[in-house]
Amino acid sequence: MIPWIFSPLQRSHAGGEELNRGSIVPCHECPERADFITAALRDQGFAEPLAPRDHGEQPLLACHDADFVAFLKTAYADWRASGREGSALPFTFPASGGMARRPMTPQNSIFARLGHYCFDVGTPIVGGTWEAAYWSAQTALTGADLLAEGVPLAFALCRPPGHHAGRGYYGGYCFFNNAALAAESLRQAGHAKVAILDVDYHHGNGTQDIFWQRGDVFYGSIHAEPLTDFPYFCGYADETGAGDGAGATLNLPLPRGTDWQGYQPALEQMLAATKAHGATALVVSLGVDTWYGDPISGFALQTEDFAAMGQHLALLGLPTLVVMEGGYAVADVGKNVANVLRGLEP
Ligand code: OKP
Ligand code: ZN
Repeated sequence: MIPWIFSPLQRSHAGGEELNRGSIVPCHECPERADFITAALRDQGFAEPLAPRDHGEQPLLACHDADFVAFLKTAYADWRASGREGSALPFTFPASGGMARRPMTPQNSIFARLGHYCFDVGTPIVGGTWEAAYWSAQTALTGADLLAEGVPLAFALCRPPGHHAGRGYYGGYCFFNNAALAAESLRQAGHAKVAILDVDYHHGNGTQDIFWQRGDVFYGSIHAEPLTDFPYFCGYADETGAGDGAGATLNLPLPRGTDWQGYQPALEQMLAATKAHGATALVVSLGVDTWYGDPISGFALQTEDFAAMGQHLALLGLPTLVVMEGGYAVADVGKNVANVLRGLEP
């Protein structure tokens, strides 16, 4: 029996609309994603989810800046106080070509602060965002607790997802970096080296940034070419980490249209690199937006390929926490998630 964690409070973030590739569309990252995953796990004979334990805000500061956490906590109230309704979205950003990025003060417009802390226009903040993001993070932290207590395999149904969130920024539907928080918790529980393997369709720029200069946490990712896909600015193969983290980041970008035949060799390469790193615990950033029917993605994995993916990951023989990331074919994500978990089971 694979224990898994989820709180209904994680449904509280329901964002309305996002700007995606030039069009305003209903948010893809909706609470119903979690409902369908829950239903699929029930169908597959999984037990009911465990409630996340409340670790408070302190562990969030292991991976995020205090001013960023404070901003997210009051962002929606600040938005309302500025006289607006609906969802809070930035529309102006400091360009990399020289607009100064000054520290924000309470005097700065809410639009300045949104543009300072967010990197895209697809991640609305609403009244329930803090609550959902907070409990999504607690769900990941509780999953790490279970591993530390000797559970070999657990699933954290994190929603909203996390791998695009960095120390001081959010975006890409992500607020807190759930997988990074879990990895950091496992480090503190005594694992000298931890690996995060990210199989979401999109590059986990936030996770990469957080561990860029650290050799103790390996970050490996298989994702769509940044030349064609979000987050566009990173995830290239030549990004391999720096300082103590030199060589502890592995990016394996693949072209649109990649199916299991193209995916499997990359997965094997990532597993070999993980072994060489010497991690004793594994966090999987699981996006099932690599499925052929995903509405915003371009890989071609089939439902049965996800079981094979799980079986491959199991070959590492490490205590494993699976953390939910993306997957937007809402009614179909659950079966793919269940297949990965079943494949991972010994
Ligand atoms: C989050 B996760 C281009 C814009 C898409 C952001 C996608 C975020 C994906 N299609 N908006 O990695 O699944
Ligand atoms: Zn994704």
